[in-house]
Amino acid sequence: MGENTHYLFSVRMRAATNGSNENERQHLSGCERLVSGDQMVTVVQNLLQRILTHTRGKADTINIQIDKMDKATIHLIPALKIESLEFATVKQAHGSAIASLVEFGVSKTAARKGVELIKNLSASMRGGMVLDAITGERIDSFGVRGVRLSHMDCENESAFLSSLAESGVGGEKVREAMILASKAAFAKDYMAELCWSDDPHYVTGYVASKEIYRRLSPMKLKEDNIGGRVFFVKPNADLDDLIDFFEHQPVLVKALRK
Ligand code: PML
Repeated sequence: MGENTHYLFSVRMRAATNGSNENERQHLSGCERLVSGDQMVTVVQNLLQRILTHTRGKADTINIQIDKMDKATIHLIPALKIESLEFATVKQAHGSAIASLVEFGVSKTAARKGVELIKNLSASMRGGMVLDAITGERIDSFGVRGVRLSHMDCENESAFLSSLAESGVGGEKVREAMILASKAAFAKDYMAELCWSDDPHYVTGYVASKEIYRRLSPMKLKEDNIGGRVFFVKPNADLDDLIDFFEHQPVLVKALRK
């Protein structure tokens, strides 16, 4: 590890409570960056500060993992285009989410199932559920863990944040969700995504397609601390390939084009 310009470093940090197995252990917070060697120490400090503030003493374990990535293996991908819609009620926002998912090629049955699956979660999932976009059947076998996305960041922090601001949005949640949704959308068999946050103070969620990141508010009531993600994939999707891309392929997301 060090200053070599041929490499970037994937810095990942996760906070959790203790437990004897993964189901008992509660995920509290996680964040990650892909940075150059000379940014590594500052980024670790910033992420640690953020996790400590976010978890306010609740974490029993904080894991920091740093992996060296050859720049030649990193995919540079476009950001999704941002749209924002406001509704009077959660029911209206969910209705609009279903209509958007249908617009993106998901069947009405699968779109409704996605909304119901997140609504009926008894605890938030760290990853997402993968659903067949036509039948609505859940096709991953990751249970409460879900399928995670990792090794991703924006290409240029200040250009990316400025482009978000030009679209009228800002903040860590949008930054991270946009990077995650843009990476997911680049997977071969991906069709769409549905998500809302587990943060009890954050009621905006989104639906995404291969081109659009459509923010919808409110997707849940304030004080509700359950959220989740559903990825809709083409029938007969290659799940192993999708999971390998989600978890392992390093990706940098370009700033939004004007
Ligand atoms: C999350 O907290 O993981 C989901 C964040 C959703 C962000 C929606 C937005 O404001 O664009």
